[in-house]
Amino acid sequence: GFICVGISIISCKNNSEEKKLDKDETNKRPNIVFIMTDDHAAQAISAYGHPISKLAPTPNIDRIAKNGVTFKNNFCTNSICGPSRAVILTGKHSHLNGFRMNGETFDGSQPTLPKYLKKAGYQTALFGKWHLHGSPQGFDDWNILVDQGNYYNPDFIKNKDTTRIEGYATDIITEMGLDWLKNNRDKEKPFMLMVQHKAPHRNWMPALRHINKYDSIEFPLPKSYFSDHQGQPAAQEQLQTIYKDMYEGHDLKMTIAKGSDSLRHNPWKTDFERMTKEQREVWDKSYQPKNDAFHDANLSGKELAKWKGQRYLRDYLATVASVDEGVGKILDYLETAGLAENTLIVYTTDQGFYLGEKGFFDKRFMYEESLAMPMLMQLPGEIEAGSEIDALTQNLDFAPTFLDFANAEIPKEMQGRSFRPLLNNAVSNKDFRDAIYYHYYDFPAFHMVKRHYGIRTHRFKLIHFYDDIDVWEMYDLQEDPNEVNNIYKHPDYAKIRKDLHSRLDSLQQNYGVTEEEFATTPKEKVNQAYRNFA
Ligand code: SGN
Ligand code: CA
Repeated sequence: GFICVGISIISCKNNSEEKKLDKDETNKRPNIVFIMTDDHAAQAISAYGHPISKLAPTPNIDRIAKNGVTFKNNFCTNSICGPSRAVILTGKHSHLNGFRMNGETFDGSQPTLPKYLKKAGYQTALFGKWHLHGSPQGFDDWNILVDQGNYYNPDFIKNKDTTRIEGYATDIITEMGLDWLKNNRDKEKPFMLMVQHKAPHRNWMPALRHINKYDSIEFPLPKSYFSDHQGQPAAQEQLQTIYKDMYEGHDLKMTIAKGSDSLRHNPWKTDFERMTKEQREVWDKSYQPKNDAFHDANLSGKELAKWKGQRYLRDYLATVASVDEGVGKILDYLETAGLAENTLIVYTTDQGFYLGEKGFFDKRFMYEESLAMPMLMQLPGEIEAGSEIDALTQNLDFAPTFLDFANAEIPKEMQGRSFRPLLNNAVSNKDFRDAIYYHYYDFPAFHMVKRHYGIRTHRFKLIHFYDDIDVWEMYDLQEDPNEVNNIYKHPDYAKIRKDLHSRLDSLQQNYGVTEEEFATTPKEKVNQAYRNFA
């Protein structure tokens, strides 16, 4: 095969061993390697071309874009971890798959992508972050992080046993995926392997080898870093502003005084105490001088806020560096083993994320940064190398897409649509879908982002914040890509507003959203939550 050029004879030998199905048979049922991170902003993937990512490139993730397709308008339906994962597994909106908020438990008995693939003769495996509580169903092999997982020496659950594995989460999860590919799968069957990282989720602890990686780089903080959220009352009441809400100890790794290694409030010590003595020494050796320099600088006000933004971005992007290396290792293996030719390789994340836009970290809002979900796929012969798709696509479409590529039947009750016709030009970007539906529920909760739902078309967005507030927002994304001007009441847009309202109504009707979905929280409970999280 073409991949043997320049590669050792040993790997070419492995290559011929792996190919047992005859070529026509395999081509009809490509393997699927689905790599999903947690909270990876498109702004931090160089294939998406954002200025931040140019200073912290992701060359390996970009290989998938070069060999395949970049989805430029891919969005989640509900910007939060568990719910996004539930949508991916079921191909149904949150109100139908039943997992609306992180605290809920996924009903694992319902039909899911891995179960359908198994029926179609696939072998299925999952390693890393699960976060749907309960054991994964529909997987032949799995090994999952406990809950959110830890960066250092994380605990994993396999069957009913919990084991602490020494090392760095991203590397461990990559190795689990590779080990399964090399040693544990049934080489007679097509497979779907899901490699699901914790990184770059909070509290952004880089691997020891990357701990100083971006120290000398000044990342551009967005223009909106000090936004006061005019016309956006829900944004005014969130608790996810970098310089107000990040824990100085746990998140920003700031110390109480020069020379001290004690972390500031809130230290949330467990993540650091899990480290071995050796790990901790390397860690402290890196952070101590940086923290001492910070104390010498004696910053306050906006300068302090900017310093926090830099520390956040440096740590966040350094955790991405290990993800990128891991992706490279998996791609290398698939290439040298001769599997890349017939494997749909996917890179995505559970939702978008803020890297200081609007002053924010975290996600949840229907604004662009957290609504957008990076999505890259490659499959030689089916997907044109270096192509881009502008259609309005969603995580809702992933399950139908993968089943379609597997030449399995797409169940009628799935609400998404396969990307395949977009990739072979059977459907144009414009005709794929004219609007997407979004609905966020997790309130009152961490970060206090109020419940809202809305519609986004190619050009406009209409949002209704409805829990402990009643506010409509509307944006013209062409004129105002940063969503600064809420034009909901602007007379020039009256006709468009009316049209968006009626399209939103029909989306809700078509997707089966009932009155129950608009429940609100008693005021006392909301007030209590604001007190708890403040
Ligand atoms: C944790 C984080 C939050 C984050 C949620 C949800 N805090 O609670 O910042 O929004 O997870 O994230 S932490 O200090 O405990 O890390 S999600 O990706 O699982 O949805
Ligand atoms: Ca997440």
